[in-house]
Amino acid sequence: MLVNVSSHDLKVADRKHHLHPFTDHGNLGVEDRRVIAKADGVWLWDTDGNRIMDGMAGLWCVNVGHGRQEIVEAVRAQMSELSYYNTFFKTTHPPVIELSEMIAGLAPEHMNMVFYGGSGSDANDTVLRMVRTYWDIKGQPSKKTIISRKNAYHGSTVAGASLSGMSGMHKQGDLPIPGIVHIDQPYWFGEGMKTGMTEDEFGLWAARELDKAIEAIGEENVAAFIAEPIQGAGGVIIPPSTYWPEVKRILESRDILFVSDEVICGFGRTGEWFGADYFGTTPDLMAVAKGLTSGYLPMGAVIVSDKVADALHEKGAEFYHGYTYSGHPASCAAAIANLTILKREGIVERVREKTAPYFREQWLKLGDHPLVGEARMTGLLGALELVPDKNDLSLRFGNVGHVGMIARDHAFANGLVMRAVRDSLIISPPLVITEEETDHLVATALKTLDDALASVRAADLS
Ligand code: PXG
Repeated sequence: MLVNVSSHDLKVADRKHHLHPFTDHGNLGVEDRRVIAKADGVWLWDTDGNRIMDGMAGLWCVNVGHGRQEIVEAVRAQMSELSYYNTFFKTTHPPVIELSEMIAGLAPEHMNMVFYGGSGSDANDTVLRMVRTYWDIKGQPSKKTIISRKNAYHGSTVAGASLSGMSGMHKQGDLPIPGIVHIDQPYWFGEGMKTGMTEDEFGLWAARELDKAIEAIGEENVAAFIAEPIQGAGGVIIPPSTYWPEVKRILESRDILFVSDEVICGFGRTGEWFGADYFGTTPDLMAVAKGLTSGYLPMGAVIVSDKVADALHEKGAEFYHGYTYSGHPASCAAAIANLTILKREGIVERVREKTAPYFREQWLKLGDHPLVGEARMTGLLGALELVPDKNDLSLRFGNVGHVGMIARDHAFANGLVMRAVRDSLIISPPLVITEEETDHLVATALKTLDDALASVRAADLS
């Protein structure tokens, strides 16, 4: 263990030996990095002695907050009993059985089986293979195409990045792989406003893009539609209220599977257990990760409906798929302890009834700031769209992402982690955030906006 090493020396060693995800290393100077050494509740501490509020719950995942010794203890006890065994070859173990039963109890009525992996990305690799296998078993092997959405995020593996609708990612590694089609997203502030439609009309239009794509590809060739209930990494895109009911109507009229990617929305983020519960959709599969263990250990899973599970249960229909760490006992123990906390403390209900409404009320007030074109929030997922001219919301900053990054750096300097997506600031705090901590977060966000506005004016960026 690195002890008594100065903060600077840690950063130098990091620079020498550590390749970070999604990072332009040429632009990451030694002192640009922060070494996060400790966390508790909604707070982080770095090796330079700063206390920082974790407005992103780690990376949209630490739902029960940092430092829960109950989870640590559960993992320790599990690891001394059975630290590893696989779930291949007709074997299983107590924690994976207990967790599966627990998840089936929380998931919608018609979803009762769970397939495990180590992350949200590999959950979506499982999804891709499972939906195609489902249609093979059903004797409809032409149903292969998966419809996704532009600016979706479904992970970073080959399947995950292909399902994602991010052009920057597709440019690297010749993606997407064949058989994936991306339709427009229901992004009102970014794309809808300029069409001349009302928000409701735009929601219907974006939903009907799904129907148009199914027509164009041929229903006999479409395996599934995959979507996040609220796009997270794409910028907390909360669809117009007309969107999901219309998508639901279209899905009910078509014989294709629906995959709800619940990696961010799952386990309480919206104030319901799943985003599908919040929007009233009926998924055939749900990809989950993050909040499943609150990030205490890596784990992802696909929650499978009875309809798909019944097909997979057919004799001779072996699904040639799985990971060494599918259902890892230690991750199962972390997940069980995490879900136990979420249930026992009534955290999901508290988000729905208290935390989210209070947070939203404070957050939306930031919409009055001269730099903010729109403030939005559902559950504990929020965004602030930064604009050059509040009186003309059709205008955007020239160098997309630059002002967002300036604002994010100010937030960090002010002791608050927020994510910048293009020129918006994103928030996704631990679900256990208190009213007092919410007040502190919003006050710090306000100061950050003031600082960012001063920087924008000083550099004449508008
Ligand atoms: N689906 C969704 C909806 C996600 O948000 C994944 C799948 C992939 O999960 P894994 O566990 O493989 O990372 C995600 C992950 C960001 C950011 O910067 C977002 C994610 C991951 C990393 C960074 O917003 N989401």
